[in-house]
Amino acid sequence: MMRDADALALLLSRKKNHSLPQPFYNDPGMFQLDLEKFWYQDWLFALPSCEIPKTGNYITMQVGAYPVVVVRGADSVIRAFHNTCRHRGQRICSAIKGSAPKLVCPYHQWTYELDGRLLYARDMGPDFDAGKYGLKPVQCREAGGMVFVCVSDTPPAFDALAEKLDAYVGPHRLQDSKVAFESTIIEKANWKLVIENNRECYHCSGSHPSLCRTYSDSPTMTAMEGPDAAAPEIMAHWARCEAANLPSRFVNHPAMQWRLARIPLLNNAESFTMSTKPAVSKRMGDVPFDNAGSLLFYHYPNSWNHFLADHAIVFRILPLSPTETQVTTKWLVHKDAVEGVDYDLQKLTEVWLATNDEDRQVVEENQYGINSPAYEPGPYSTLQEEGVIQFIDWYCDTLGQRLTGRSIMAA
Ligand code: 3BY
Ligand code: FES
Ligand code: FE
Repeated sequence: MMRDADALALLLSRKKNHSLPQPFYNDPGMFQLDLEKFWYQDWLFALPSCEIPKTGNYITMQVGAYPVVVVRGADSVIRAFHNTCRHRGQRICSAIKGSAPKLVCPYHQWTYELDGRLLYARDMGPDFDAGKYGLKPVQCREAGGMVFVCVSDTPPAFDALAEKLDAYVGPHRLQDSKVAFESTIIEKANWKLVIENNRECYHCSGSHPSLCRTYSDSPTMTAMEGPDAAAPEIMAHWARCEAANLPSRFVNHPAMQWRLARIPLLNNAESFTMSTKPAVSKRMGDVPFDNAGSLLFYHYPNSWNHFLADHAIVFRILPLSPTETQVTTKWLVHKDAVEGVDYDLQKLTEVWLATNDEDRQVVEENQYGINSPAYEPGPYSTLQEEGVIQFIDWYCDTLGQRLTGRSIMAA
């Protein structure tokens, strides 16, 4: 257990533009606080909606202590529920994904409609009121073909993000795509180290030989300052893409909890492939040319994404313990693209499978070093790690707000 007062003292002790004090990265009490103040309060990316195209298709995910099931109903609406039976609490769906006409609890077969209503409970007597025992809903929203859930009954605002996702991701028509491949790995590192690592490319030249063929490690790609302030090649890319009806300029949440922007790839590369050419011959949605670069979208605390002309890669992280994080990556292609004809799975996935493994190694080593009693917070590069500084400031300001009910900007 970490008392709120202790957490606040630790937060106030942190040095601006420095990595966090050790307990933020490995203390069980701090991890529990992260669950309560972030993971149980914020919208979390769950899955691309195309992954559950038909009635009864579902996926499950574990949000801290909460098992959640996300399922498509007979009315086509995607809903999320607490995956715990209203009889004696059994987890109802245990598979990572599946399909079922009804949600049937495996213990005593209480049977729920796909909209959560309890339909059938054997031998519960004449006074039993099934209407009182529907599955508990989890907040669920879809935008731009991406599904988000929030286990709080009073979720933060979602509409502003939804509007931007529809506009920016909409042209890639995720709804008309399919998951060509997915990978789930466990990185032995605190979830914040996974995000920190993602927010900078200071490490890219040393770690990512295959990604660096197509992805520029210039810090202007990971940290941008506004809709009209960017490097000239990015501004030129925005102008060309926006003229072709692809919204591209930087948009962000006021506190930087999320950001969208379309960036050019290196040397006019068309995809994240070893050849720099498209991995998929059928383009996604309405994207009008191959060299549309990558639409970047991150959303704290659990997602970053790349939307290219020929495919999209969505990333979801979930915290498993103070020093373990599950990272799930899904490669999306046009739903009519045929493996072996329109794309080769190895060419499609090799760069990011390698990149993920390289990132796993660096964050695991980062965790090792931070666990040392000799660790002390070190300075971020304001030239290279502005994105990390933004993430850590968002984290600290949000935690402070949620602990005290007011702003506690660090000095
Ligand atoms: O996937 C990403 O968005 C980040 C950006 C820089 C490092 N990493 C590749
Ligand atoms: Fe689900 Fe008994 S616990 S039917
Ligand atoms: Fe990396």
